Amino acid sequence: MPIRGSIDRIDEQFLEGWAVDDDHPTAKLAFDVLVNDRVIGRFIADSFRQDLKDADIGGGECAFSFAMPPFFGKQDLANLRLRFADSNLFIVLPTPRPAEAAVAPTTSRFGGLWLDRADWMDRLSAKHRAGKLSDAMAVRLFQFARDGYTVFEKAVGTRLIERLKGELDQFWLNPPEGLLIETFEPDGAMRYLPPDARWRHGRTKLLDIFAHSELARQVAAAPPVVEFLSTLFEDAPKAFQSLNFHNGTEAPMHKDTAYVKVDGNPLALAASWTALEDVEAGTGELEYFIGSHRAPDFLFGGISKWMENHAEDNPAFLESLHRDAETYGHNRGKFLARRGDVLVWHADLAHGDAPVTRVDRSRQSLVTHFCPSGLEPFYRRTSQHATLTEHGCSFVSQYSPVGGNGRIG
Ligand SMILES: O=C(O)CCC(=O)C(=O)O
Ligand SMILES: [Fe+2]
Repeated sequence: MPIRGSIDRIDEQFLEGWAVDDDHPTAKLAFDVLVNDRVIGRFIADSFRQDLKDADIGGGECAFSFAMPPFFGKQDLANLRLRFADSNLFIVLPTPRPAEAAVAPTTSRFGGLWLDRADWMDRLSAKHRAGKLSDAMAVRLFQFARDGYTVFEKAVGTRLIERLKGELDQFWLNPPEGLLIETFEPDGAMRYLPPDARWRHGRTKLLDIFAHSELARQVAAAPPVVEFLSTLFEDAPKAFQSLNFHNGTEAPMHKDTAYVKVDGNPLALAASWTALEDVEAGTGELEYFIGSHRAPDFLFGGISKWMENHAEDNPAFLESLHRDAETYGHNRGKFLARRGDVLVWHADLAHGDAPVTRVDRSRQSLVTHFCPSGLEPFYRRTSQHATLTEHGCSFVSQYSPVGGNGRIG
C-alpha cells in the first residue's frame, strides 16, 4: 500500500498528522473534513515537519494541521469524518471520544441526560423500585420528561427574597467591582456595562450576581431545586450563568441550547426562573411551548446545535419553533408565579417572554443556568475565574471570580 499516514491529534481544536503517497511523494494528498456529512473544510498534507524528514517520510513535507472551526464542541467530534478529497474513500479515525450520552439513543443527536434517552421510562422505574427516588420525585421527573418543565411553589422563602432585593437595590446604586449588566438601552444595540441605574427598568439584565452575592447563591441553590437538579444530572449542579430581570424584555421564543453552550453535551443543561415578586399577565411573563423539548434538533449550518458559527440561521431557527409547535401540538403555557416560586426548564424547552402591555409593572426575576458539575460551559476554554461550592451547588462565572471580591450590603 503506497499511501501511509498517521493521525497524531484529534480533538475539538485540531486534527493533525501526516499522509504521503510513497509512489508519488511530490503529489500532495488532499482531504475533506466532514461533520454530519457536510464538508466543513479541506486541507492538503504538504507542511514541513522535521521528524518526518528525519524518518525519510515524504521529504518531511507531508504533515497537516487542520484547525476546527470556532465553537466546535467536543460533542461534534462524534460526527466527524475524514475522506480523500472529492472521493468516497473515508479514513478510519482513531475512535473519537464522544460523551457517553452523545452516542446513546437520546432524543437529540447531540446528547442528553438519562431522562432524554429512549429508555428513560425504564430507568425512571428502576430507580424508583430501587428506592432511589421518592414517589413525589418520580412523578416530578415524569412530568419533566413529558412537558419539559416543572414548578416548585414557594421554593424560596419571602424573607430571603426580600433581603436579596434589598441587596440588588444597593448593587444598582453602588455596584461591586466586576459586576456587569447586559443592556439594549437606549438604542437597541447590545452593550456590557457596569450597572447604570438609568437602564434598570429597560431591556437590561444584571449578569451573574451570584459571583457577588451570597444571598443570590442561596436563592439560586434553593434546596428543592438542588435536589431535583442533582437527580436530573446524576451529579451536583453547577450554576454558570445568571440573569436578573427587572422587567420583561420581550425575548422571542427560543431554546437555550442554541446560545448557552455546555461543552461535550449541549443537552446537559437546565435553567431555573425564580420569581422575586408576584407575576401578573401582561408584564412579560415567561411563556413556553409544552413538550417542545422533544421536537427534532434544528441544525445550525446543517451541522451544529450551537448558533454562534451560523448566526445567519437564527431567524429560521426561531421560526422553526412556532412551526414545530403547530406540527406537534405544543400548547403555549405561562408561568404566572407567586413570589418565591421556581420553574425549572429543560435545555431544549422553547420559551420566551409574553408581550409587555403593563409597562407600569415590574416582573423581577432571577434566571440561572446549570450544568452537571462534571462538565464545563464552553466559555471555560477561555475564562478561568475562581469558582465556589456552596449549598450543594458549584458556581462559576464568565465575568469574575465567584465570592472573591467587592461584596457590599
Ligand atoms: O426573559 C426571561 O425571563 C427568559 C430568560 C431566558 O430565556 C434565559 O435566560 O434563557
Ligand atoms: Fe432562554
